[in-house]
Order: sequence, then structure tokens, then C-alpha cells
Amino acid sequence: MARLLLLHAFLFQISILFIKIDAVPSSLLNSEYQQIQDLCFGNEIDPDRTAFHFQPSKNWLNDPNGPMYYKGLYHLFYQYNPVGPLWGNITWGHSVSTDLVNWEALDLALDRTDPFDINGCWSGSVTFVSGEPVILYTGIDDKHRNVQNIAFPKNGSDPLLRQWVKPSDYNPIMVPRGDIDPDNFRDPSTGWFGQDGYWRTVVGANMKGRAEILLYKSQNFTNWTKNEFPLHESLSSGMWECPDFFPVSLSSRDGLDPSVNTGNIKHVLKFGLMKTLRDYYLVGTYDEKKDVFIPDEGYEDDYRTWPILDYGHIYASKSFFDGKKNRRILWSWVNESDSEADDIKKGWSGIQTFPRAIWLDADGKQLIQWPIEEIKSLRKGQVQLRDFELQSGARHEITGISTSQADVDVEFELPSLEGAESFDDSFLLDPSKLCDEITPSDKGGIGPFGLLVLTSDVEGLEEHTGIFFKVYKNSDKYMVLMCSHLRSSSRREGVYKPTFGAFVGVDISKDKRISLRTLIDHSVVENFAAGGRTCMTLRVYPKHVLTGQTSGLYVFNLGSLDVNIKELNAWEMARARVNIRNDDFISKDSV
Ligand code: DQQ
Repeated sequence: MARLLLLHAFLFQISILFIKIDAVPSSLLNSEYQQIQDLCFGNEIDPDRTAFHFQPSKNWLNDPNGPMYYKGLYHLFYQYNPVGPLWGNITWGHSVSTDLVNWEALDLALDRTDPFDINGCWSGSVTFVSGEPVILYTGIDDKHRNVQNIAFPKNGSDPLLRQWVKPSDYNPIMVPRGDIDPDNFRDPSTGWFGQDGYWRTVVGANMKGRAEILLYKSQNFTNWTKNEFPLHESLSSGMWECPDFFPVSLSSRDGLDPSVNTGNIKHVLKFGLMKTLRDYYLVGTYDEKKDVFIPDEGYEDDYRTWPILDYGHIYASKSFFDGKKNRRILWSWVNESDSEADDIKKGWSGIQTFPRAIWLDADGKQLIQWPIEEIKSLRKGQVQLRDFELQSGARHEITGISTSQADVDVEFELPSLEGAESFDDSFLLDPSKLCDEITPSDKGGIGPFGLLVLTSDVEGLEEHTGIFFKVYKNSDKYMVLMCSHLRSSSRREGVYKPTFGAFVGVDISKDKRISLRTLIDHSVVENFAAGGRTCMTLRVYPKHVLTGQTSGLYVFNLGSLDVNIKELNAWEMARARVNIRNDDFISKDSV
């Protein structure tokens, strides 16, 4: 009962905070609202800062760690440098939310205080053991080795989970032995419980140049033994970081608890490749008796053939099972791509993607990612186009809403696939190269057509970020190429402006339609093609945004075939309340 009262008192407090924010007159423009917040909280106005993406109020952020739902609250921990905007002094930052959209910052959950983590509290995860959350994380110890540690809530009845204990009688719980490279042994995954009564977790490791996803087993979650065989290994791809291993349903979009291993399911092994700084995943079967993961047919030990979680700019993603809504949710770190000098000037660096629900497509092959439904709470003004013909060479502006914070959903329809160009097979493993060859002056067959976002309001749209499609024919099969050109995204120097490309896993010959959902938020643009089959996150720094000018949004078609916009909906987005420091709220003394 006392626990329940505490939870109610807390939720009441949090709702007052949100009511205060909701009470901002709607006539107040976003920019003014931001200025008021900035003045209130002593920040300088910074137009690169996002409005509805997760980021701390200042300093460096990288990997999302240990997300969970507990006693009415979502928790997100993250790799955090509490004293500066560049990577270093890594601890676990901590925030809570009732809706995954608005976040309250708490004090650090894990700090570098003990010999087993004195040089860093690196990535890890949360597992529910007998109903209570337990953290497994990598510590950089006093000998600068990667070791694995465990931490428990000091008071499990505190829904905020403000204090964590790291018992020195257990820690470290795993140390690098034998062939394990002590510099490359990290990121324990969420644990799962087997039929044999043993807990399991996996840790990424480099063993004499081989990537191994090492499997550890335990009966009590504190004493762990390394299994003779890894869960999976790769000879050719270098160190795998942040392994995430979870079951997915073959017959529903619902998420599954990590320990489920029966029914119509598959397993997904997701990881970050240090070599490419991209996240990949493999779909397959988990043989619990042998404790190995067997990727589905067609698997080769060649990372160029593996599906990439997001073909843009994300890394070190982490998913969790949200028992409140029976779904699996994913966060990914979106690093900055401006210069370190810029980050020092801004005083911050790094954001998380907007949370995405993930599930396995009915084809049993690809993961689908889609912004969680709670995003709708931020939508305000809406504009719509229906059955709008986008003639060859056309560019049409979407007006009526402000578009530097927007949610756009568009479906393109093609009257025919005739005239699709072909491409050289050598591009199959390197679609971004094919994208690089597409220029505005080269009028293609089908496409390029798509969106221009964050455009500057001057003749010729000097600054613009293009996200577009082009349909090709390759060995009798139609293929949809998705591209993003960042080369004109900003007039600023010293900013990374690559081209991203991917083939979208759809059969366009079926209904001749392709959709694109785009979340625009000042310096980040998240793209979801074909209902979330192919994702591409972009980091952009348009100069006009920095100087406070408004941005435009366009649909365009440079192909020689006319394209129909079956439907386009675009919403202006409100600012979420994200990690605005509130000292009354976070005080540890009240635990
Ligand atoms: N980031 C953490 C490591 C992880 C890497 C350190 C991935 O634990 O392997 O901040 O970005």
C-alpha cells in the first residue's frame, strides 16, 4: 500500500509538471516557448537542439542502456559524460517518463566509484529477476580491462529507482580470461531464463581477431560461468558491440518477454560492428539445448550481406520488452556529425532516436520499425494532399504548417513500372554508391521522387536535404532504391555530408506504391520507408536553422514518369518536455 501511495504521489507530481507545460497558451509559437524555457533554465538558445528527441540538458550522450518499464514509469539510462560535451568520464545518466515522450532527468544511476569501474561505467542492460530490475554493465577497471559488473536497486519500492548498489563482494562478476581480449569484452545483454533453470546473458568479445558473442550462465544471476561455445561467432567482421538478443513473433506485432522460447517465433541477434559503426541484425533460431543461435538459410559470414538496422547515422541500439503495452521498443544513439569545436560551443553532443516499436515482418525476414503511437500526442496543425499529380520535373511546397519540427507521412503511387533503368550488379552490395550517381540534372526513368526537407527559404533552395526513391530493374526484378543526399543539407563547413543508400525490401510490382514517413526535428531527420521496412536517420545542420530562419518542405519528382501522391499528411509537432532539470524532483535525500 505504501508503495502504491508513493507511486501515486509521484505520478501526481509528474502530471502537475506536464499540466504546467500543457498550459502554455497555444498562441505562443514554438520558438517563443523554447525561448521562455531557455531563459527559465539558463540555457542559451540553440536551434540545433531537438524538440522531441531524447537528449540530456547538456554534455555528452552515447548508447542507450537498460531501458525498462517499472512501477508505472519508463526508465532510460544512457552513456553520459557529466562534465563535458565530448566522450569521456563515462557514467550512466538516468531519466524517467510516463509516456516515452516527456522525460524527467534524475541523478546519475551508476558512477565511476569502485576499482571494478573506476575508469568508466560502459554499456549494459536491465533484466527482471524475481520481479526486480538488475543491471549488468561493463566496467573499465583499475587495470583498464573490460569487466562485467552487477548493480541492484537500493530500494526496489522507489519507482524512480534513484539509487543503485554495486556490491564489492560480487563485482566484477565476469573477467577476461584466456583468449578474451581485455580491451574488447563488453556490453552484457538483457538476461533470459532457460527451461533448465539457468539464466543466460551474452557479452561481445574479440578472441584473437574472431568476433564472439560469448554466452554466460548462472543459477542465481550473480555467479556466472562461461559456456564452452559462444552463442554465435564471426571470423570476418571484427568486434561486435552491444549484442541484443530477443524472440520475435511470426504471427503478431506484439513483443515478447526475452525468456519466451516456444510457439510461432524466431530469434533476432542484433549488434553494432565496430568496423563500420553500423548496427546489423540476423534472424534465426535459438537452440536452447545447444545454446547456439542459427541464422536462417542464406546466411554468409560477410557483413556486407547482412541487413542494416538503419541505413543512416545511428549506432549501439538497444531494445526492451514493454510489458505495459506488449511491444518491443528500440532506441538508438544518433551521434553528432559536426566538429568537436561545434560540440564544445553547443555544450552538448548526441541524441537518441525517437522510440520505435519493432517487430518481425510477415515475411519472417526483416525487422519493421515504426515510431511509437505516443508520438501523436505532439501533433498539432495538420495539412493534407490527396491524389495529387506530381508531374515529371515538378516540385511542390507543403505550406500551412511550420516544418522544422514535423511528422510527415506520404504515399507515392506509380502509374507503371515501364521505363525503369537498370544498374550494374556491382552496386548491389553498395547502394549508397548508386545513390551518389544520381544528380538533379540527370533525368531518370522512375524517380528520383521524394521529399526535400529543411530547405532554406531562398530561390533555388540553397540548403535542402533530399530523401528520395528511384525504381530500377535488375535481372527481371524491380528494385526500389532509397537515397539521401546530405551534400546540400548545410552551407556550413566542417560538417559530415555523406550520401546514404539502401534497397527497400518491397515488391513494388505488386501494388506500385511506396510510402515514406519522416520525422523532422531541427538537426535530425528520421526516415521510414515502406511502412518501416527500411530506415535512414540523418544528422543535418542547416545554416538557416542556426540563424533562426524558417524551413520549407517540398515533394518533388525528377524522373521522366509522372508520380501520383496518393495521400500526404504532415503535422507540425509540439515541443516535448525533455530532461529539463528539476532539483526537487530528483533529490536522492527523499528516497
Ligand atoms: N559504447 C560504450 C561501450 C560500447 C560502445 C562505451 C558502443 O560499452 O561498446 O561508451 O558505442
